[in-house]
Amino acid sequence: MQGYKMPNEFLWGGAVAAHQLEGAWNEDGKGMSVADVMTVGSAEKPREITDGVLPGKNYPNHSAIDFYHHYKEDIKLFAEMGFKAFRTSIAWTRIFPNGDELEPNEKGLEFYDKLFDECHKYGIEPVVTLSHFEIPFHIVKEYGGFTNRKTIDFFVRFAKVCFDRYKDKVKYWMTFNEIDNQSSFDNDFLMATNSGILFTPGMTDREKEAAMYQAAHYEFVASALAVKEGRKINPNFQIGCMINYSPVRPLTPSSDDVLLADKFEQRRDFFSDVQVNGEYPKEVEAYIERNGFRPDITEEDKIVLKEGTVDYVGFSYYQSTTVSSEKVKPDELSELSEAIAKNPTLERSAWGWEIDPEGLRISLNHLTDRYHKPLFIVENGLGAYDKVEDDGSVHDEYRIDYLRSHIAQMEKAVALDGVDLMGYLPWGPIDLVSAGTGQMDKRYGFIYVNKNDAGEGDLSRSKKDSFYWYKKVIASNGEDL
Ligand code: BGP
Repeated sequence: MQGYKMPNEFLWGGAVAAHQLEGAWNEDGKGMSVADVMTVGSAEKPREITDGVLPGKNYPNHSAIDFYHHYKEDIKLFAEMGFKAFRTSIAWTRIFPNGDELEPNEKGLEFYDKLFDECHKYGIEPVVTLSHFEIPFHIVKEYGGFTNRKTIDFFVRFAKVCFDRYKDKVKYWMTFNEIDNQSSFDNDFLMATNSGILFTPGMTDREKEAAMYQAAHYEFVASALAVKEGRKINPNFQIGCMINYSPVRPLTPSSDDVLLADKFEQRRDFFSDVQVNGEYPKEVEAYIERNGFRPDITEEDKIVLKEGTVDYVGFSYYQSTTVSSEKVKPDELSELSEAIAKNPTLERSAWGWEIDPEGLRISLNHLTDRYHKPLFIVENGLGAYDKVEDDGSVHDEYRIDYLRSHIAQMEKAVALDGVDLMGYLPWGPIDLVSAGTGQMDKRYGFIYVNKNDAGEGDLSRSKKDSFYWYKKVIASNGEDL
């Protein structure tokens, strides 16, 4: 398929998160993160967050794909595909094992020195997320995660150490991965992984929502302070926010559905609104007030938010969202999940994720209009079961189809709609542990890793058909799809 050529400096590559591929969960002084107490789930059964590491449970992130010891081999394969950029996160617990120490763990810092050097050896630009679902478990247990103002200081200390150490090796940063996931405050798993909050049994949804607005506010302040510190350390840094963007469609043209879609979007866009504009949007401010949530927001915080706005908007795109006012009217919207309806026009992945390539073009246009900032697609992809043939090959046409159709829409947004896009980093260029289910067999990679849900396999890496396809896409700068 013929695509449009992207600008010369366009960053083609891939994206991962430390806890989903590194393994080595307790090596070289690393502490326990929230990801280390997440068990295996499936498409039907949610992952559990256990109280510490318990015997007899399967914790897939502990060994993952052992990238910690395979990174040289893996980066070499990324280089072979022609990657210009590689997004990963720094595991907070490698640097501050408990999160509240004053001095960092040198061994942890050394690992990322080696990793970033390896990237640069091949001309690959590292793109780094500071917090990607791996908050130290000690902070979760002892401080209540981001419901506690003290956690701001812990995060900022961690951010400063990373900025300082890697100031000449990393230019592109993001503070919190998918910070807007918290809008699903009724989802205990997402709240634990995103904000480090463990809800106590019996808490009402209202209490959960109040806790979410508090935690989100402290994360905004932590992010803004980090941005300010980063700029002092290296004025050339590009520091972005990162949201899980999903354009919202009304199920029908009724006014209720359309207004509900608007409200839904405002409640989610709130997170990037604050990080880009440095202030709370009117709708959410009114909503918080009307519900009497009263988060602790000081005058000083408001100044910090204004001073620490981001340089670009990073986002993941997997699917669009369709809403219906059948169960919930626009003015009653609080739990977002209540509004979600199935879109009858879209096909779904094996995990029920709706496939909507045009939604990506819509997202790029929407975010451009709303923020007037450069955008960066830092996740996109299809989780699928792969079949390995007798000769070791994997014919993943379905993955190629998904990516091709999404890239085609992305290219239209750049070439026809004037969107300023920094790059495209599809999720999981190498198979890794799924964040949502803990499965290995929910695969996104161009590179197959021989390990299954039961943890069996020799971890050998091999190229899928999509590997050769993506290599061609990058070599032609997007023209040959
Ligand atoms: C995003 C996360 C990633 C990643 C991806 C795919 O929400 O930022 O960490 O895992 O989704 O989700 P899953 O792994 O559940 O398929």
